[in-house]
Amino acid sequence: MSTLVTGGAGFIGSHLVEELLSQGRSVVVLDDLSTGKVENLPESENLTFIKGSITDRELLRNLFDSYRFDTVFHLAAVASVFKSVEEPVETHRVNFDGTLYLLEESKRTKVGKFVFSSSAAVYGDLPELPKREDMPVKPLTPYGVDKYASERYVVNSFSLYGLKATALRFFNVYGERQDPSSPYSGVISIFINRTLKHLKGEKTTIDVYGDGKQTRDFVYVKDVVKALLIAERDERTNGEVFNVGTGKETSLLELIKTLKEIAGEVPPVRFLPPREGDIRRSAADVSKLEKLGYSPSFSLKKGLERTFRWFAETLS
Ligand code: NAD
Ligand code: UD2
Repeated sequence: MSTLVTGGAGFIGSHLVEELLSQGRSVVVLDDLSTGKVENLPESENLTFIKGSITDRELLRNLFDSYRFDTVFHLAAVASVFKSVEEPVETHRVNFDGTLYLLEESKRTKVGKFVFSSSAAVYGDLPELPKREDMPVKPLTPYGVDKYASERYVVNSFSLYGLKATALRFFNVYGERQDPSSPYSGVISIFINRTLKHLKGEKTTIDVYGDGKQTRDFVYVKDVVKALLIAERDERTNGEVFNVGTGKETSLLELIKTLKEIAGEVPPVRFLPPREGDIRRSAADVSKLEKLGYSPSFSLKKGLERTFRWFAETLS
């Protein structure tokens, strides 16, 4: 039996692969390397890497015929909201059609469990906080709409076809290997990157869009991996959607303060006009997943320390 991780060469996927391998499991990664990197993956004889797209139906058919997958963790996506706005057709092919193709193959070959990575983006800018899974949704971008539609197909696969399937709505994930190179990269990776440049003597700034009082629920990637494994194992997750965050709301100003405590100093902070469409506050209610044993282990300080250390070692 093998486990399939789509998008396994990406940021979150590579942490999941690392954990699965450490448990002695056989892992197949399917990734087209559009944003992922082979270097993100550990060397292991239990790991098979296949370069290809989840939109290639023939490849999927052969793959699912060649292996018997106990679980499919589906993380492959065009993860950039910005790109989804610029290129909605191509994004939809990957983020929606690709999910449906994987569901079809999982159903056909009787995969034991299907775990899908959805996003807090499904909630949009509705004001009520913290977000509970049964609250209304209002996805505002092609990315959010495709995540929501995929999510419904995933959970309905359980009631319609008996495919054990779960969707997880990740909030703002951060950690080692997150790519800081685009202006739309996760804010933590950008701020750490700028801080390290500053410490090396480069002239740079931390750019805050708006007043810095906007909040996010920042969740460390290893806690996300824990949630993925609970979703895989616990039968009570079948046909259900779960938030994955910490339940804590942190403003950007608090984030910068914590980063300063860790790094010693940060570059000068420059306040720029708010980003169009930026959500003011975000926080997850994680009690539904907590009832199944999930408990985030990493405070922002602890997760940030580890992330900072990794970036410092890698970028030096
Ligand atoms: P990432 O870009 O690092 O990972 C996505 C991976 O999918 C990459 O390795 C990429 O090469 C691969 N991929 C893209 N298109 C593909 C295709 N057509 N076929 C095969 N592989 C393809 O992003 P990430 O942050 O690790 O995101 C992983 C998942 O989590 C995504 O589904 C994303 O939407 C979701 N998510 C992430 C966050 C976050 O905060 N990072 C928040 C909510 C949801
Ligand atoms: C997150 C997701 C996005 C989508 C969205 C849904 C990431 C990286 N992005 O966007 O994919 O799911 O949620 O709501 O997880 N900021 C700065 N300076 C910077 C960069 C960012 O001030 O250099 C601000 C930004 O304007 C925002 C906050 O930091 O207010 C967080 O930005 P982000 O891009 O990390 O994440 P978010 O929540 O906008």
